[in-house]
Amino acid sequence: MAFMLIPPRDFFMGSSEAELAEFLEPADARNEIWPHNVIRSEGPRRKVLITRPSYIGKYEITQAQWQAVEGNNPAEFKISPPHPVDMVSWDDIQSFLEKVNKEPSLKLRFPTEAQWEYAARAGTTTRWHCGDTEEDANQLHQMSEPTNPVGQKQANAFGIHDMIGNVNEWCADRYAPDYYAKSATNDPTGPAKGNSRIQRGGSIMHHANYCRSAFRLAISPYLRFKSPYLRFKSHGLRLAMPIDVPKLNASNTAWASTPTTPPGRLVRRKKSHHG
Ligand SMILES: [Ca+2]
Repeated sequence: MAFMLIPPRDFFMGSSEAELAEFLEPADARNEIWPHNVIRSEGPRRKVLITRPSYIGKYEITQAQWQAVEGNNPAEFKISPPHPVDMVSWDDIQSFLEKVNKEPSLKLRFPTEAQWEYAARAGTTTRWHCGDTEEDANQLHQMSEPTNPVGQKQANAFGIHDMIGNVNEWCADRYAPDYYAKSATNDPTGPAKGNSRIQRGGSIMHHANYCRSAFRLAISPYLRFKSPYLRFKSHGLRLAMPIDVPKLNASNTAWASTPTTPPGRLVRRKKSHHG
């Protein structure tokens, strides 16, 4: 497994009012209740502080890695070992973590939703880390089956691949629609109660609008009836590993809050034709 070292810092988590309005309006025009509720839960946008560095998977967990740990490959898209594993439930991943963490040097776990969004944004405030338009997003994402081998699309500024699309990535947090209005600023870990768990990043099943850095999906892993959402062909994972160092605190957050210039959109200049 390859990991990228992610530094601690504060960032703006969630969607701005403008982004919410932009994506709520078409959903409301079509009278779509589901998108309305999940998009609304992307706000209010707020400042969150990640107080410790951590490692985040450079790639989604692959079928080869799942096979090596669990001895099976549950994926719908059994195409090649470097394809992301899919058809894994939140509970299946608990079993995977239990086995892989028997190695004493490992402390792998789900990323929290805040860790995930911070890693996905990689310093950007745009809708996708590569820009603000659907055209930008579609350079890194396609809404069609099957999945792609991990790492084929361009990485973000943290060197992480496939945060946009490919497979959805389970996070540690539970879901509550009003959580952002009440959440802690430092290292939020989601609401204490709730049947659903969060997935992030969208997938090959989703339009680019549902692969934005702020977009959240709430999936119940505890449905006891036979549900396509318990395991599904777009449900995968990426793992994180904490680093046990002192937290950022009041005396050193000035460093964390040093302003940065978000990479933002790449501006393509036309070739100049002199002479
Ligand atoms: Ca993904």
